[in-house]
Amino acid sequence: MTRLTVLAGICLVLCQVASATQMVCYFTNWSQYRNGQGKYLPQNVDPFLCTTLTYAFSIINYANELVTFEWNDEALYKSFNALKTKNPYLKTLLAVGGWNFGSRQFSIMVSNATNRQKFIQSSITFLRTHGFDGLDLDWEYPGARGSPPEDKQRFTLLCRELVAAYAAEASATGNPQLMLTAAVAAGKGTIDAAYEIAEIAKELNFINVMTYDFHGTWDEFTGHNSPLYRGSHDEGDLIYFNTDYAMRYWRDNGTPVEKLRMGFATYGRTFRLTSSNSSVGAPASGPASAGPYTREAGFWSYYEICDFVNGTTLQWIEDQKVPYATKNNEWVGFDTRESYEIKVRYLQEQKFGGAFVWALDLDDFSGQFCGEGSHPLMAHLHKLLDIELPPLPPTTTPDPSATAISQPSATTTTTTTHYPGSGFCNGKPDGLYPNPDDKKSFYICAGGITHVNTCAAGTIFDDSSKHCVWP
Ligand SMILES: *[C@@H]1O[C@H](CO)[C@@H](O)[C@H](O)[C@H]1NC(C)=O
Ligand SMILES: *[C@@H]1O[C@H](CO)[C@@H](O)[C@H](O)[C@H]1NC(C)=O
Ligand SMILES: CC(=O)N[C@H]1CO[C@H](CO)[C@@H](O)[C@@H]1O
Repeated sequence: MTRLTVLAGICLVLCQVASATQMVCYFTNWSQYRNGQGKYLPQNVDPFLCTTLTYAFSIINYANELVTFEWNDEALYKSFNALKTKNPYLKTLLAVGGWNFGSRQFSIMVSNATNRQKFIQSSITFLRTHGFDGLDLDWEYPGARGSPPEDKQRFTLLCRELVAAYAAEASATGNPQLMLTAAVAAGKGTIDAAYEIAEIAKELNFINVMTYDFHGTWDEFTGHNSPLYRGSHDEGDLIYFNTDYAMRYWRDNGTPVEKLRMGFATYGRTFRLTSSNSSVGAPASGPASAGPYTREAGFWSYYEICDFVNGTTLQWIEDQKVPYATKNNEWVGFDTRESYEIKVRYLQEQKFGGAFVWALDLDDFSGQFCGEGSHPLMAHLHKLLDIELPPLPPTTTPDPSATAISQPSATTTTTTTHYPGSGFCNGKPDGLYPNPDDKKSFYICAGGITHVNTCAAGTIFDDSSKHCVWP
């Protein structure tokens, strides 16, 4: 308990600074069923890769309670949340819903105050029992896909009541308040049907805009999964189907930029060409063959794409700033470290609060497929996002009444330059330091007090990135 309090205190000092840019990463409960090299478990998660990890998905049962989905979710939650003992700055969220879960049970749950309270109270017990820091609402979508139009207002009500209940629980127990976040649509039509943007933006700690799945096998012509900009040939409603439009739409309709998280995909969407034309917008019919690991037609993980593109030339969509590749009538639009670089530059120019990634298990996490090291896309994203991080400044003693859910602020008070304490951290500014005697551990200095932390197995502390990395 004391240890946890100390770590929470350090987090108040450092996390606020370190989280000027956030990187939220989704873990999926079904990646455990993949074959061989594709199998992915919480043990595979590098606890230093992301600032927040979100477990997808839990569901809502017929009694309107938040519950597990997989037979072994509880065991997975345990190893997932145990990652926080390795990285004290890490936050974990539990996502509820998802595309396959759909709208029906959400609609029933929000339909009256009794059902909502049942859900809300069950979520508090459930999140606390399993050690999550908050809830991520992944309702796809309120007021759409069979959900009635009034669900748009009811979703706002749900957010409001959740935050009120989480605040009440926090003040009653003294625990840091549970966070509330959401993954939301990026297509203008769905956004208009589903959200009272400015209202929910007041309640949510941050909003993940799902800026991918803009084009896929459901279209009759090739198009990119996650273009940054509008294509020069886009007309009609297609002009809305890009990352730039979606992010600006969420901002311009009342979401503070620091609450916006831009979506980065570690997968691509595939097509089967019906002519010799293989450009963007070429006629297509159905998906390419399913990937040997992900086994879902129309969808390839980045590591499966690496195999496909070996021996082909990448094509660059100049107006949309993303690549595609084509071979034997198969076509895939995906992201690379190059497209991530351009997207991060955009994100930083727009001052959005961070990125989120769908998903951990779709990157070449083991590094065995692409020859680009482990987690090539996400490690690169991490590095790019850190570029703008200020050096850890000296800070005043944290205000114990401040809660861990307060949004990271870009400006940090740097009034005191007095570092008390003894041992390694005596006289040192707050921050992370390499241990000169052991590469596998590092020092955390907070208020002059020395804490030692050990890196995840196989990793060593890297002073320039202030993270444990693979050697
Ligand atoms: C291929 O399709 C695109 C999009 O419809 C079109 O602009 C282009 O002219 C076509 N190219 C050829 C060689 O037919
Ligand atoms: C590309 O293919 C060649 C020949 O099959 C193989 O030797 C090489 O290892 C592959 N490269 C990658 C990065 O997979
Ligand atoms: C194996 C599998 O697909 N697992 C499930 C993970 O959780 C979601 C809840 O949205 C289910 O729909 C998936 O089927």
